[in-house]
Amino acid sequence: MRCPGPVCWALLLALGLCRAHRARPRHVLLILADDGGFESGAYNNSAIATPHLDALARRSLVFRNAFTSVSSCSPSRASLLTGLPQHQNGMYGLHQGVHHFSSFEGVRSLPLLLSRASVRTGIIGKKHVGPEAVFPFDFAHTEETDSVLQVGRNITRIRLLVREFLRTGDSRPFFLYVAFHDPHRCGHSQPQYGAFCEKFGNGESGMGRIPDWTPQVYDPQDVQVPYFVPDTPAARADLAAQYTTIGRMDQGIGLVLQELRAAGVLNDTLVIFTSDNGIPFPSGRTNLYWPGAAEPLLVSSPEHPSRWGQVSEAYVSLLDLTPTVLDWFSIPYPRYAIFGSKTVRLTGRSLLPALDAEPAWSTVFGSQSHHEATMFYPMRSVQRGALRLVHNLHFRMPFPIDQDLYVSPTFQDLLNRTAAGRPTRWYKDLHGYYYRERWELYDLRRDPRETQNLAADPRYAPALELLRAQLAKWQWETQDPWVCGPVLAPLPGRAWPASGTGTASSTGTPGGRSLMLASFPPLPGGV
Ligand SMILES: *[C@@H]1O[C@H](CO)[C@@H](O)[C@H](O)[C@H]1NC(C)=O
Ligand SMILES: *[C@@H]1O[C@H](CO)[C@@H](O)[C@H](O)[C@H]1NC(C)=O
Ligand SMILES: *[C@@H]1O[C@H](CO)[C@@H](O)[C@H](O)[C@H]1NC(C)=O
Ligand SMILES: *[C@@H]1O[C@H](CO)[C@@H](O)[C@H](O)[C@H]1NC(C)=O
Ligand SMILES: [Ca+2]
Repeated sequence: MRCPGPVCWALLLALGLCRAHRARPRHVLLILADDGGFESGAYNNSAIATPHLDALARRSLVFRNAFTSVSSCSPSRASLLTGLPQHQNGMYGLHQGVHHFSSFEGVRSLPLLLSRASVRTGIIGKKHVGPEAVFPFDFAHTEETDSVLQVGRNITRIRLLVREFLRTGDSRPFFLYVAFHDPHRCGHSQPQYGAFCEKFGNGESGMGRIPDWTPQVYDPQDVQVPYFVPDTPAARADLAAQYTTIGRMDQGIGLVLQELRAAGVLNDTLVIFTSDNGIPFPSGRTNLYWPGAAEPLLVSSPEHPSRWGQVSEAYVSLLDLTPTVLDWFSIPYPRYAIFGSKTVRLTGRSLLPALDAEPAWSTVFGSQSHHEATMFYPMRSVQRGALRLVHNLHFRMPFPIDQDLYVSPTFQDLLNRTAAGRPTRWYKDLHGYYYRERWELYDLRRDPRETQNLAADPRYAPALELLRAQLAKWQWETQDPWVCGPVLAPLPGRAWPASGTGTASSTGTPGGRSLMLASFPPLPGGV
């Protein structure tokens, strides 16, 4: 290369100095909880012991206002790993079995971009996205190759796999994605291990043993019941079981970090911890209310210690993680189109600047279409500061209940209590939960539980218009097909279905919903 003039030489010298300053490669460790929430010391829950997450938080910026764009496993993982919302990357619902929900072939995902830029990629745990060509990993131990219990909940096995990944002697930078299956529910798939698989590997007869795990057992009386969970013995027992599996994940996180430390790479590694969707309780997972969409998010950079242990109020999205990791590796996002000629642009941003100074970020978006293949219930949302707007596009349908929640003790108890007319000890009722208004606007400063819909309140009309416009703009930018979805013109009276019983008998989950609807009087409205 020829270099004319002193300016050029000075630039080259500066470049050389920068290189010398960072002779070792930078790495990324992304740790994901499955249906994890704020049950940790790092988020001020004092009823649970999570020493490893708490230690990580002391070396992290802790985000208080982080949100997933979609409250469902595969769509959330696909969004996180592409930086594109579900309606743009194509993973509309759970990727499994015969459902054929996959991202579009043309999507350039984070692992794809990283491997093209010579970053070694690894995944250990729950993958739950496809197709393989869009989400390739150089090193992969997932439910596609192993039992998900082993790679997602057996922390000894996870530790050994991390060691294997680090032992290759490969000098390239790496991106390692450790996707725990804890603390997901288990009653629907492996009930023999308990409601949350809290008994799996605990050493009791028939449960097997996870040598590195010291089970932490909680008394249901001692758990902190979040405001959106009924305070009942059934729900408390569920939460106690959930805490035990969070403890297993927490100990697993300690082991994973210890493997990186022992390999001498932890201090070159950006560590991110978050969860794919809200906890599996009513108003949580599958909802775009705060409990379904808000996520824990710890970002720990050895190069940015100035804000370690601080809490950020900035509004951030899991759609920001792809830009953050690309920024860390200085990899530009390519120019390309998925369909037609419209260039795909990331609407998220790198979080790295927040590690130096508190940013004024205020807005995050949400987009959900399905959870299970049968659970079509499209919603779009925008949160701007304390205001959250949810657009329920198919508000005339009952909100669908996923199988895993449906069979859970918490929900069965809620159904039983409602049917028997006993106090539910819940902050909502099932009728309101199933039948939602088209637009829901909440002001979380005054109403942190999102119980008063302000969409029809004239004092909030300007805010509603602004948020609707922002949401529509984002939908256009992200090529959302639903932006043109016809919604029935409003009819006089309340926007309820004509008859609850008739609507419910033809849909989804057996038993409970039609039982519930039958027990309510016919609805007004005359639609
Ligand atoms: C935990 O509580 C402390 C003291 O009230 C507060 O300063 C901190 O921001 C809280 N942390 C989170 C993550 O909310
Ligand atoms: C967990 O993994 C370790 C190492 O592979 C194995 O020895 C142990 O039996 C596993 N535990 C269970 C409960 O499967
Ligand atoms: C860790 O990395 C940072 C920034 O790269 C550096 O300042 C610090 O000295 C390193 N610490 C250790 C223990 O190597
Ligand atoms: C709900 O009621 C059914 C039928 O009476 C009963 O079998 C079941 O155990 C109850 N479930 C809970 C969680 O209370
Ligand atoms: Ca999940």
